[in-house]
Amino acid sequence: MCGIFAYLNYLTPKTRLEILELLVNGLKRLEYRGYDSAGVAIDTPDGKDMALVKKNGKVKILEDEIASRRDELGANETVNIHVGIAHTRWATHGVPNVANSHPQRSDAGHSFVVVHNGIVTNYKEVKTFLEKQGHKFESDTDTEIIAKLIHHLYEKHPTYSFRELVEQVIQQLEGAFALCFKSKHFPGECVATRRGSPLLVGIKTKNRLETDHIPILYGKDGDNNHQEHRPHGRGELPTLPRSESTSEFQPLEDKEVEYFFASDASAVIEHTNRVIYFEDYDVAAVKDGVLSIHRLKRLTDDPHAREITTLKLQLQEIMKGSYSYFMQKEIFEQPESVVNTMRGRLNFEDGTITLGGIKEYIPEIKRCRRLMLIACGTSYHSAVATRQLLEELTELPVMVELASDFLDRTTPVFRDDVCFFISQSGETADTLMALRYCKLRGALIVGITNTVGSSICRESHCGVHVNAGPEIGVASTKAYTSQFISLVMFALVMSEDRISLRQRRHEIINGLKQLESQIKQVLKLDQKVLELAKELYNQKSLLIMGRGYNFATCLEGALKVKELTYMHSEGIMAGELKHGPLALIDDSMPVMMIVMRDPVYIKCMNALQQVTAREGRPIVICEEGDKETMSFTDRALEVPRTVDCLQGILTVIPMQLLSYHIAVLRGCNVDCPRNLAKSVTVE
Ligand code: UD2
Ligand code: GLU
Ligand code: MG
Repeated sequence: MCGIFAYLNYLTPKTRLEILELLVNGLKRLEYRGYDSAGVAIDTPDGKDMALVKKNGKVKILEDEIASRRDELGANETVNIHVGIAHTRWATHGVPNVANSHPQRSDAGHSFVVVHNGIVTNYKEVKTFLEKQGHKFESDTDTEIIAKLIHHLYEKHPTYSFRELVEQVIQQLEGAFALCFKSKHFPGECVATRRGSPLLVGIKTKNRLETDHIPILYGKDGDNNHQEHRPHGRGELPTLPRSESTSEFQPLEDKEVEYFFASDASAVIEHTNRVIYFEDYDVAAVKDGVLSIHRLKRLTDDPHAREITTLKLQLQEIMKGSYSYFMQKEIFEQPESVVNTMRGRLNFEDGTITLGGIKEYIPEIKRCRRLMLIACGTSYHSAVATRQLLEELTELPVMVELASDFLDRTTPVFRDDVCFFISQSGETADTLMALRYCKLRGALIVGITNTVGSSICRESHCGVHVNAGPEIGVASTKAYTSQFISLVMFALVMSEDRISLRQRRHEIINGLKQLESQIKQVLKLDQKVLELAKELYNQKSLLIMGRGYNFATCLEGALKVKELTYMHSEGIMAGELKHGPLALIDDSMPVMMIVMRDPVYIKCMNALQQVTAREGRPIVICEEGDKETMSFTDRALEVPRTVDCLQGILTVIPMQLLSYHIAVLRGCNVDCPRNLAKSVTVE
């Protein structure tokens, strides 16, 4: 999920110091993506081994460590051909520490080292298999199995090329990854590949390249050798067909060449503007200075070549990709981040769900007398959003509490309570204080956090990492949808053995499966939302109304509008309209209403009619094609239908987009709203 940077110089002499600086600068360019630790691997001065430098924390700390070990690293010596790989890590498997940082290695002799972005979901099986073969593991990462597995395969197939070994390895892996390998046995060679995580290569030559594309070499036996084979703890690895690509391609006129593998172009642009963006399943190998791209299987619409793209963007623009702000980038990352939350946990084939972090506590949780969900801000809204489903599927009383208020009230807490603490950073001071308060009273403490190794994660008895990836924009977006899904998955786990709920569970799991594509569809509303923002941005206030499963979207939408645009906004429970808020309505008050065809549809329609009867002109968020609802308004945002309890994930996204666009139009600093900080570590 974070950053990869690798540098290969071929017949372009560089001192080791220059190489290290290049690697560290590459990592610095990727820093904006967020990370918790960093590391590099280069050859040792004698050329016989590798030196790994890894540090917890900022790249600066790694840089200082490298500086202090200059002599040992042979900084002043010049090398003609060399491969260095570097990484910034956002922990998903094992806490952030030096042992878990990347590069991960195959053995103490550094036969192979690898850097990895993403999550390998079947690493336990592979690990069990490798342990039986006598491999000793030194980290808690999923990544380490990749380094050990390639070593294992190398020993079994000593005639295989580096690229072939990597091809064998990735066929054993499930999950998402971008990978870069370096090996003592293949000096001057680098192999990189991806599936689900981004990766590109920048190419720098003295003269301009003769070619603007690199042909793709496909595996020899075509279409049938692409399916994945996985080891199962016992027994041997299946021997996979070897892909003998017929020819290597010499793309370069020049002999001298430099390659920069990176997660995004920001790390490359200062060196070259000629890049190739890899696709899933590409295996790119550099040998003798020649880059070749391989794929095991040819699909009917596969291209014959990868284009070399010329980047025209400035560095500043590239940092956020095609996005203007991190918040915008994070909103658009949601199709991906929701999948990461479910990855390795939800098995869509058999409808089973495993939340590894709380599995052992489920019997205890089932015996509790109530669930308490405690949080602040957006995280609190994720609790509001899922409360009804938790009540339905657990049949337990569910209390939803703002951490500060919960503490103010010195709320009674008992030993048979289960208390959930939800926080993106895992450091939110109020939430942490409430956690300690409940822990002291003997309750079971469950964390829902996005940050491995955070205080809430450490101090909780168990929990779930939402795995949304680093969130940099101060206003939370993708962490919210991932918290939401984590709580839904918890509710599903709690009801696993309830026969009467089978149909309901089935329908929810189906809904979760379709979220990725439905979110993509909702994001297509962007332009339409921008038009609405243009109508609204000069207003003083915006009311957002809804009820039932979509009430949380009103609260969260209003919070986004407040924090980003400094405009007044209020989320209103539609059922409360006639108890006061209706007095606000006239023909000039901006109102949004969320009206979904769920169990409270009729009631929402009543509210809509009450508002229009008082000359209100609400903007409606409704279900795709719902003509009846749309007849009450001239401005509607249509979102696809999903199961009622997940609808809030799809209705909140237009609100995220709207607050974003209003903020931009009002000239606000979207990523750092005034007076606010990303992680609120003070009470
Ligand atoms: C965990 C491991 C992963 C791998 C996987 C195997 C981590 C970060 N995750 O992923 O390495 O072994 O299992 O299936 O190492 N926790 C808290 N409080 C929180 C959040 C989490 O105590 O707020 C604990 C949780 O109880 C568990 C650990 O942290 O012991 C990891 O939680 P997770 O959600 O990452 O668990 P899982 O199974 O998805
Ligand atoms: N899953 C790997 C780890 O936890 C890689 C995380 C990343 O993408 O930085 O070490
Ligand atoms: Mg813990």
